[in-house]
Amino acid sequence: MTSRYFFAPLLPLAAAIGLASCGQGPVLAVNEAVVKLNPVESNPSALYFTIQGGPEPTTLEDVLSPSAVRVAMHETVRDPQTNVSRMEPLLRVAVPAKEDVSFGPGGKHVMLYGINLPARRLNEIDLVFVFGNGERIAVTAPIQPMGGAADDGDMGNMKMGNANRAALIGTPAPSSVPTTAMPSDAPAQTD
Ligand SMILES: [Cu+2]
Repeated sequence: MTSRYFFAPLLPLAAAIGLASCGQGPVLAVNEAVVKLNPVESNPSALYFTIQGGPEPTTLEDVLSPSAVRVAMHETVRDPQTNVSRMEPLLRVAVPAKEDVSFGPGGKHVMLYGINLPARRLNEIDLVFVFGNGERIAVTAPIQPMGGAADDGDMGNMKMGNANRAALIGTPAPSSVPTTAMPSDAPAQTD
């Protein structure tokens, strides 16, 4: 709220600078955001995206959504000794100046718990990315069906035993072969 008042007097100046420097210099941005929907409603879905670093280093502090019960930043970490992956919560993520930070399968990702029905029906979800420098970037991300073993990797080990996991997935798919799309709210196709 305070930022609005803080920035209001600067807007004409910012607009003038913006015109002068249009297309030049790095701008903090969130690109290619996509949600991979977990077919089991009670299980979390994964959000992937790429942050484009701005002129100054900052941090991603949080991701918010009015359409999810809970949002959490995670990193999938593989234990080199046992080769077992697990997810660890991330409090914040450094965003270096002028560098991309990727959130993707098997690495940093955001988990969305309890995505509501309107978002599922629309196949898109509103998100707000909160940065340490005070910037908030609103993004509407498409919701896509979870498309394969790579997507699944970030859900598999969280609060799900092997039995549940097997029930969800059916038979394990070879990791190199994408599984077909999971059933969703889309109407069933007839042949
Ligand atoms: Cu996770």
